[in-house]
Amino acid sequence: MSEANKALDAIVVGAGFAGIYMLHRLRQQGLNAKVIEAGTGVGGTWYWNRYPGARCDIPSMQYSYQFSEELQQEWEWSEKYATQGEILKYAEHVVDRFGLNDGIQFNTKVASAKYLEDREMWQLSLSSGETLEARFVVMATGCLSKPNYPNIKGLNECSVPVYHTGAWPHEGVDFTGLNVGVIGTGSSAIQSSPIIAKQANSLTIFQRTPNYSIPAYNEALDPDYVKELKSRYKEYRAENWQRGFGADFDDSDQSAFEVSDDERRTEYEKRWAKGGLAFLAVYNDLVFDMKANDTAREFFKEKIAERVNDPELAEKLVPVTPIGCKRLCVDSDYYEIYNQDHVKLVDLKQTPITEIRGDTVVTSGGEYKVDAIILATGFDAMTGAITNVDIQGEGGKKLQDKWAPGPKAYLGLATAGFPNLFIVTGPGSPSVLSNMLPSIEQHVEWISDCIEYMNDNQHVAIRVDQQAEEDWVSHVNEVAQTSVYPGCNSWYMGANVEGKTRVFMPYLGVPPYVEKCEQVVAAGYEGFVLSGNG
Ligand code: FAD
Ligand code: N01
Repeated sequence: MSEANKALDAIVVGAGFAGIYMLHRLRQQGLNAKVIEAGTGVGGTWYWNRYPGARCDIPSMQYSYQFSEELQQEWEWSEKYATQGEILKYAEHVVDRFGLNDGIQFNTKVASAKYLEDREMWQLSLSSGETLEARFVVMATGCLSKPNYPNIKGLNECSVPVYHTGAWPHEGVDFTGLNVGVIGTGSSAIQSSPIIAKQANSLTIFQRTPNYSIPAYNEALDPDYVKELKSRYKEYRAENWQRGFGADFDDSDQSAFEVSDDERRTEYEKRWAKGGLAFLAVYNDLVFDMKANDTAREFFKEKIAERVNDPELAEKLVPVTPIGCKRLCVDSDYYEIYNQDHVKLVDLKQTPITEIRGDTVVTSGGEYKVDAIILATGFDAMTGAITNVDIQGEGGKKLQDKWAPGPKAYLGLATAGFPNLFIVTGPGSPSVLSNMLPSIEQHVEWISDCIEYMNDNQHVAIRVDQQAEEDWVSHVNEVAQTSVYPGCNSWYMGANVEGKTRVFMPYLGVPPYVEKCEQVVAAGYEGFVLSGNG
């Protein structure tokens, strides 16, 4: 081990938005921190997901950092929903602007992390063969970063190229004239299919479960709008942080049943015409009351029927699950592609895939010869990238074993038995049920403040109290049970990954969560045990 590495205060795993900002904060505190990143560049999600049509679904003016007023004033987004390429440039700009590049080791995976109890240090093994030691470890490994590869017979041996949307080739893929098969109908498929349909000779979409999607109505940003918003950017951000999803969804404080059927219908039309995720906040009970949800479901059903010419096909595209219990998709002309002769839908509920044989996707109802397969099959969400690292805590206990029956983490920030190990947007925090950039900032700031507090007070280690963790996990589940979220086989529940325990993982509600985090600190890190001189 080199001299420089011996003295590390903290190792941050991952150089997405979370890891980048974590490094900046730790350096501001004068700490010796290092980021280890598997990719060859920064940006995380926006580095890996280079499929055609990849964009954010929270408007860029909100899906961006706010920790630096100068940064948020000087950066100019070109579109309402920025492209993957523009968001990646932004991440790279932030790294350059704050001089962070020399703190990141690229092309290196953290394979394992072991807590050395006698020295109260973490020892990490890297794919490069190096071993690093640090007092703190921050898992900034991302909620949606470990691609989920389906277990389909013959997939690994098939004779055509296979691309996962979450690990897309950097050089891009030209589908011109090809017969393309897309497996999956989540956001990644819904964003990419309309663009691929323009190039391909034929596009066959294999749908296991239909999803709700609302138009994005993406557009170039109006400079006057940007100027006006930037004149009150700080206040605007602060207001949004008080809202349920931590984003400006024009949240209503009315129930769907406080208005007449006609008024509700008018309001749905208005929200539809605006497009985007804000539809979910149209009434305050839409994601809490099944009856309210049903009114929106009926509306979506009609909208799908308006967009798809063939009524039988439209019927297959209508979900039976509550709106919102899987992440609402935001599209640009998704349903319309089914009106083109060369685009086909294969309903896997009726005719499941049995195997991929050479260049043919075989279902129980037919065979589909393709030149390329796109796996838009999502991620082992929230826990996958964390348990992918062999993490061994106190008493030799492995995190993989601890979390096998479902992840347990206090506030989604840390987990009992693993001292001085923090998680950014871990299970039990709003994370994926919020605008993730501000949620990442809130976690990074909480963690760096905690480390600063420990250093100021000569604390050596911070441990999660087991009971506090149990109570928090129960609370996360109780809140979830009041909503429609646990009502379908979503990745929020871990249901998309074979063998993964089904537990609702994120916390619903930004404001109460932030309040709880602040209370914990005000009460001297309640629910944690600080050891050392203190
Ligand atoms: P990531 O960006 O996932 O970065 C984690 C990094 O950790 C990766 O670079 C990975 O290579 C690295 N890593 C993981 N394990 C290891 C290891 N063992 N060793 C070394 N490195 C490792 N959220 C929103 O709020 N709004 C949106 O509009 C939005 N759009 C999205 C679009 C797509 C296509 C996807 C997939 C997600 C989207 N999200 C969105 C969620 C998005 O993941 C977060 O907003 C955010 O980018 C996450 O940042 P992060 O740094 O926490 O994680
Ligand atoms: O993944 P998903 P995604 N055989 O899990 C299907 C963010 N994001 O990459 O529902 C056949 O949503 C699976 O079917 P089912 C956003 O948070 C945002 O699209 O499990 N099909 C499903 O249809 C999003 O929610 C944007 O039955 C299989 C699909 O694959 C999250 O990332 C864009 C299968 C996977 O959908 C994940 O989105 C992209 C199998 N064996 C991503 N296994 C924006 O718009 C899985 N499927 C900002």
